[in-house]
Amino acid sequence: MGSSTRGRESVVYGKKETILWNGETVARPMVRFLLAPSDRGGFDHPSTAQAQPVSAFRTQESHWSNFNAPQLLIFGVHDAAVAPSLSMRSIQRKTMKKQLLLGGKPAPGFTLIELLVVISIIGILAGLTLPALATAKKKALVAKARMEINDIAGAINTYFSTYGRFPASKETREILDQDTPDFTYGTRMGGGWWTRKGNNQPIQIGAAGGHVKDDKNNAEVMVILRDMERFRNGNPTINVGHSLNPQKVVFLNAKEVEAVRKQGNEAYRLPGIGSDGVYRDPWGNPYIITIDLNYDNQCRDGFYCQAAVSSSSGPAGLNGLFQADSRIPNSFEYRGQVMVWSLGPDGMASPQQKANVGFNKDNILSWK
Ligand SMILES: [Ca+2]
Ligand SMILES: [Ca+2]
Repeated sequence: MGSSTRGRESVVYGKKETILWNGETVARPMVRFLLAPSDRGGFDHPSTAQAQPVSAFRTQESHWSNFNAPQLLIFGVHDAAVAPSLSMRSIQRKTMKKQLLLGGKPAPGFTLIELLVVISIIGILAGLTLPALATAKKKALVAKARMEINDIAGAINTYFSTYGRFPASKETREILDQDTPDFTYGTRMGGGWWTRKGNNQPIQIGAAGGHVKDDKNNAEVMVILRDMERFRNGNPTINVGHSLNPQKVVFLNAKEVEAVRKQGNEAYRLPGIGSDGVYRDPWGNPYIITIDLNYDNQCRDGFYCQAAVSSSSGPAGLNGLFQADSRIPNSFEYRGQVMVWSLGPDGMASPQQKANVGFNKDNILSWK
């Protein structure tokens, strides 16, 4: 012990006692002994050390100066007469035992600097990890949407194989004409266009022609593919009496969600099949479905038929589309019978942007 504290100033209290530090209840003055390092190694005898009142204790002793709690426990003596009677070895042993000093160094623990370094490292790691997690989650949702899109397209094709026709009501089939050869089940919701939550720009995607009043969402296709006679609120669907699915085949399995969240005229947000029958993507937006209802093995989607979106070079369009009628700019079509797509993670689509950029870049397409 003597060698481990050689040459350092230390503080030793001749008698161990526990005293509540409150500044007022200490009846007798506290005394401390400053032991000067001895040339012989160890310390000079306490009788040669200074004795100072308790008021000096806190101000002069660096080891304790940080303790200012009102109930500070102090180990020390309160009777100076006792101190000289203790041997140096006893004093040093008690000092060691209490770990007031360890080899002349402060007791081990975290310093503020070390704590800040640890916190900084944790912050940096979190900063690196969180974006990666967000990216992984986004990719997982995109993959989920793609799977659901494929399921929808597959179910429509299976329906066609079963019945020799596509799932659409008589009402829908009757609005088709030269401008609207095929039908797009788009983003119309009840009395208005669906609008992205928090954005005043309505996303209006309907059939290719001018039949706005007849635009509708995918609920019609869903009730046929799922053989639903009634919505969950009891209202009859277009398939009541199994009129459009007489074999009562469930072509599409999908998660039904109970609540349809609504804010004003917008925000049908829950993924899955809502109580309104609409099948929504992982971001709460309806899947958009175009079916070749004039049975020419080509599909004209209400959004991707537009030259501003799909034109590339001449009659060849983006993502494999082509201009079906050279006299009609907005006649880009897909060589196939079903197109299913999602607005993508951003929940947006822009008729002023090409299919591969901007709001349209993240759209998820069954034909891409
Ligand atoms: Ca067609
Ligand atoms: Ca988008």
